[in-house]
Amino acid sequence: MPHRIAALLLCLLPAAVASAASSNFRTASTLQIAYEGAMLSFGLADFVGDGSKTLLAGGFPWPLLDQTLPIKAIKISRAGALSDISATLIDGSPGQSWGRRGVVADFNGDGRPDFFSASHGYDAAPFPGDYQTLLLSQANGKLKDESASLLPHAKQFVHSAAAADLKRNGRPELFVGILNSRKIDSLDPSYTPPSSPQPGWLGAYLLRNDGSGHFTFDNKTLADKVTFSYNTGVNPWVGWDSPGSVVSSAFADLNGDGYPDLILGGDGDQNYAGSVYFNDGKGGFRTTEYKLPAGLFGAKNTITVDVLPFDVDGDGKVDLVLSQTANSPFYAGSKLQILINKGNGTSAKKTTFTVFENVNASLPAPTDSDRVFNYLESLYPQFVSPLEVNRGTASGYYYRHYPNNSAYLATAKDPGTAETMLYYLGPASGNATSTLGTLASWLTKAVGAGY
Ligand SMILES: [Ca+2]
Ligand SMILES: [Ca+2]
Ligand SMILES: [Ca+2]
Repeated sequence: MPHRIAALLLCLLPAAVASAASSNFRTASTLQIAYEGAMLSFGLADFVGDGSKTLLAGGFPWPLLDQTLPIKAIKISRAGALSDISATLIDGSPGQSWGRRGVVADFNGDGRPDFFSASHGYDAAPFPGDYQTLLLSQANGKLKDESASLLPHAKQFVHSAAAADLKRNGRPELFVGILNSRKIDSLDPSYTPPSSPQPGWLGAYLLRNDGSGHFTFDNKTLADKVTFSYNTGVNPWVGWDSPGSVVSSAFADLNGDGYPDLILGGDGDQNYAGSVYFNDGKGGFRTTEYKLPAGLFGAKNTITVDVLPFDVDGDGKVDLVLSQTANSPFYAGSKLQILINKGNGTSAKKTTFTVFENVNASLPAPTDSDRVFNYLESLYPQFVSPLEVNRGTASGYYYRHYPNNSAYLATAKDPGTAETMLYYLGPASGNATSTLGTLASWLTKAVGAGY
């Protein structure tokens, strides 16, 4: 009986493979445009206003050159057709030499999306910096290049940006993250961070929005170390052990008070993966720094290149996914650090006590059985859907139970041959235990597929 059921299951599986390969994705259209570089600074929204999506993108030239590339606008119709609408959508000819982070929000309050692109400029000596780009929607349906109105209008080494409605007044505002404060020639001294003794130096700042897309420079409502990346209290200056130098940034409400909080990803000379500054309820961030755990490449060796706030475990509290690489060897390797938010908001004294638990460190290495289970889940989600899983060990079986499919995968030693075998139990085997083969043979396939 088990042999017959196994044969049935194996007949079903190739059909499933064929189905997955042929019907899940198709190429809808292709578009070739002239662009000698890499696109990095993305913004996806209905910029045209017809229900389609348009991808705005900045980028950088490759091979590396100190020259600008235009912001491109690629429309993706509902049918999947692609078209380059840069010339008709964008009023002006904005370009950047290293567009790195795109941000979409309705900055001018007309109900249509606008676009901000952060750029740090040519990434080699003398690191000249770059202007930031702002495209605002107009009554004529175009996006107008309003970059010259951004304050300060100076070339800056900006690695990240984030936007959110910080005061909950319907006016999205911007955080502009600068990696390594630096002196900018002829910068108006009014932009000097409060903590810096050196006029002309500039660190991260906020751009406050009057509701019409006109921004006011503000570095007074950020913590001093965020507005200036060096501790000038010692000679020579030293970088802070947490941002400080800001490589990545994001806004999300981490403590559930409704106000977006500021999340900063740190640089490779810092002891922590980054920091959180909780919104003071007025859109300001001169609040107590909450340091995240050390990054996965270790203290003083982790660069957190991107931050994705996301409720990983579905408990309603926003968690953090941090994309990281090494400082030494420089940019070698990549890891995702998942930080689960264990907080429960604010105490009666309004003291934030959100705590992030590093789940990467607590995850055991996958067993051979886990690797095979993961592989089968990816191949046959219709039989073993990974969305809802219980796992454990019982009666010598190491198993996963899939309630959505009323099915089990399990491994156990065959007492006759002492070989570890892979078993399935569920509707596809008539709800009888079915032997799928040896774990070793499946492990070869799983490893070959990257599991
Ligand atoms: Ca707008
Ligand atoms: Ca908050
Ligand atoms: Ca969560």
